[in-house]
Amino acid sequence: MGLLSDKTVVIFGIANKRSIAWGIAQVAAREGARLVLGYQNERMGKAVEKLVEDFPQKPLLVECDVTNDELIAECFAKIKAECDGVDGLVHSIATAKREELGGHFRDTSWEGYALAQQVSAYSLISLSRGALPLMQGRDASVICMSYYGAERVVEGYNVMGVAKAALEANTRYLANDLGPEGVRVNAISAGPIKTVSAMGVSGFKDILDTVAERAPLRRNISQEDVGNTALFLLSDLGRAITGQTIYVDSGYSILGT
Ligand code: 1JT
Repeated sequence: MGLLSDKTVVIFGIANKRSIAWGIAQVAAREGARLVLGYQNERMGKAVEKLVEDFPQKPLLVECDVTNDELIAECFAKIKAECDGVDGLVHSIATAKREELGGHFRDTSWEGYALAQQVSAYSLISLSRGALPLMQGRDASVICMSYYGAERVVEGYNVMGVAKAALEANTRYLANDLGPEGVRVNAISAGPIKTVSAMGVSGFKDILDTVAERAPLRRNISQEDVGNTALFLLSDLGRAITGQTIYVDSGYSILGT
């Protein structure tokens, strides 16, 4: 018996095999969850289809542009037709203009700021609202992904740091709002991970090296490390935890200078 057997988990944010959301999906599948995977567009849908090719239990794939409330409603209507409820919702979505991850924070444009907030932070609210009718009264769990730059200044993280700060605050406000409905909401603050989008950011490699050198555990973390913490939060083992940001970072965030 897996820790998620008899649970339906909806995951947003798989783009390729390096995605954090893919690490979470693999762990959830291993633990017996019925998976629903949301993808951004037709191209991503094809990629996700390929990734799950050899899963013994076929996940339900649903297209969803998370910036559009109507499409979110359509997406959960499709899920409702196939599943009797949702026990877990995973938000692993973020975007920022490449030129604003680096350089001066003061050069952040309103357009870039709004985009980062809409896709990376607000969408946690709209997806939780969309999923709520399916999650009510099931001891459901919502999780999202953050990073240390939400809490402290990490040079170059800039507009994304402010979006992650909003995401962590959204986590607390949603936890308070959805708690009476039996829904928990938590964030995982992951150490830097080699993903396709992160590797494209200049200076990212140095951040990986610094963690491996200085973090208490002297190593970087993997998608599977995040997946295992996500598993704990999604499962009944996390039943009394809500509104928290849990660090999965080899201990890096406890360091002073
Ligand atoms: C996005 C990207 C969100 C990279 C991210 C992210 N959250 C953490 N990272 C890694 C990272 C960390 C630092 C950094 C740059 C990237 C890229 C695509 C958009 C969403 O500093 C410049 C510290």
